[in-house]
Amino acid sequence: ADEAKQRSLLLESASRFPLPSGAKFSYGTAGFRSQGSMLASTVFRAGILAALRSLTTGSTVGLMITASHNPVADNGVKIADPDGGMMTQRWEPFADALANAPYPEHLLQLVIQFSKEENITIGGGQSAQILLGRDTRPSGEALLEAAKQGINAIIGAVAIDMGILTTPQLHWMVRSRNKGMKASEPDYFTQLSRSFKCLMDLVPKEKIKDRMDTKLVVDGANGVGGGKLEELKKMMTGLEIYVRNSGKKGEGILNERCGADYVQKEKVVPCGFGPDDVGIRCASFDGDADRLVYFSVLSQSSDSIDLVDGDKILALFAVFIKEQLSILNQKENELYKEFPARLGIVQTAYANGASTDYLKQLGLEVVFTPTGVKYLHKKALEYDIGIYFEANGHGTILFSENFISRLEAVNNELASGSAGSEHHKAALRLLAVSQLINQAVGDALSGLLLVEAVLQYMGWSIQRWSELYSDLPSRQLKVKVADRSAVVTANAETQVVKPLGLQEVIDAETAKYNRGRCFIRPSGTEDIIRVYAEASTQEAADGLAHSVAQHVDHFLGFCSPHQLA
Ligand code: G16
Repeated sequence: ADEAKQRSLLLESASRFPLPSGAKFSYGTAGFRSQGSMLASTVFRAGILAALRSLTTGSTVGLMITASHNPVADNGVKIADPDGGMMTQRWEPFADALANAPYPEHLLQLVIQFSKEENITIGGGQSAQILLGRDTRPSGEALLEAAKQGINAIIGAVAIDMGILTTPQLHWMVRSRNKGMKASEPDYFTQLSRSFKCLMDLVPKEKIKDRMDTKLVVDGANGVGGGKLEELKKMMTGLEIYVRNSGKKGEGILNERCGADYVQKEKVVPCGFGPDDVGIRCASFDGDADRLVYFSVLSQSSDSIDLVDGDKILALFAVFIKEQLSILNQKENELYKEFPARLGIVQTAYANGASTDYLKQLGLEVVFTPTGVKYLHKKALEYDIGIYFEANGHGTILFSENFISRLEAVNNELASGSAGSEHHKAALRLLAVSQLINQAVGDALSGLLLVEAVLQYMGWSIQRWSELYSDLPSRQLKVKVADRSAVVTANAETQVVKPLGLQEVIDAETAKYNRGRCFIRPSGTEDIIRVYAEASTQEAADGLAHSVAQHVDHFLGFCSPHQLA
């Protein structure tokens, strides 16, 4: 009877969310993305997907409605797995099939078949729990309703609406809840503010005298992050934070001429900032606050900035973590015991070549993955401490459970024998970092607090930080093509495998430039091909990017001979 009830429930509710004609959805770099008005059926189906994911894991999962850095009319949906990370890639083909099922009957068949394959029992008394979050996009409210209906179409599944959140907050809540820890928004703010205070209290006394400016101005991209930072700010001391582009009425449009994506790609002053900000430490979030970059306004007469991107945030964190590990391993420490730790750095092909050189010079192990947090995160989990960042500002630091237990053991031992020693403080700092920085996903709010604490520890201004190394000039372009899936890449997206012949052309162009490097890849969040180029001068990087973009257009553009053939 339950089976019959389940079938009719799915058929009946699916009929309320017909697939828009001609649409094709794919679970890309970070879930499904499209125009908000096109997404009701996709989000409804993502609700079903999340319910099945929760049923099969026996844990809470998350469903986030956001299109992050994309324009305000866009929206999207992604699923967070029980550990708070991105949904397992093994389920992506099913997600795609479900999203594109033409009629309710197809959808039902897919659910039945997949449940069989995965041994998922629906309606057998098992329960499923899905936390829902959305950003501030106007289409979010209706889409949230579609997600609820998708969840309610699976017997035993319950949706819990967590309201308007940053993407990383939702991921954090899923992870915390499954670990049996406190998982509300106030708990999130408390954990961040406490661990930040702990790090600030551990700033060496001698460094406090040359403490840099505590003033920080943050561009909230007119998204969800600015308001959340305002709330968090109330629980903190030690920083003077001003939020602009906070999304309040009249302040501007989400991600338009502001936000981390704009600042990082265009390398110009975002709206709301200007001549009065010259030299001041500024930071930018993206629309759902999972990306963070810093910048300083260079002059009163132009809109140029000194960009401190995800690569430099990574470098700052790497220097700090490495220093704490070496303090822990100093032979002269009381209670000295060797404290081996595998520290790994994960980057993508977008990482500025100068950043990779710098990290390698520090003696660090650097590995590369394709673009997308889901790939970087997985790789970083292989280390005791894995630091991953994309140049666009998306990243975090992961601590293995084994490493945390070892740190706690050292901490307990030192707390009795040599409390207050340098050795002990280093252990405490690492523990505080593991509490502060989001262990589920890249998080602009927690990343910002860690940057600020580390700058205070180092006594560095943003200028000093930026001088860690000089970025090689780079340029990113977008090319509209007839079918972006025609581009297939390999070797962490550094080589084009298809269409045949294109890589040879890119190689030939690149060889013309000193320190030239260039790659192309299909975006997983926009309907375009991305071109990245770097070289020894800006003019050269621009030249390389433009000539490769022309080749891409020639191979794949709407009127290309290849398309016409
Ligand atoms: C998402 C992913 C990021 C990725 C970015 C751009 O960011 O989470 O890992 O770098 O898309 O992806 P693509 O170049 O494939 O369009 P966000 O901030 O939009 O969620």
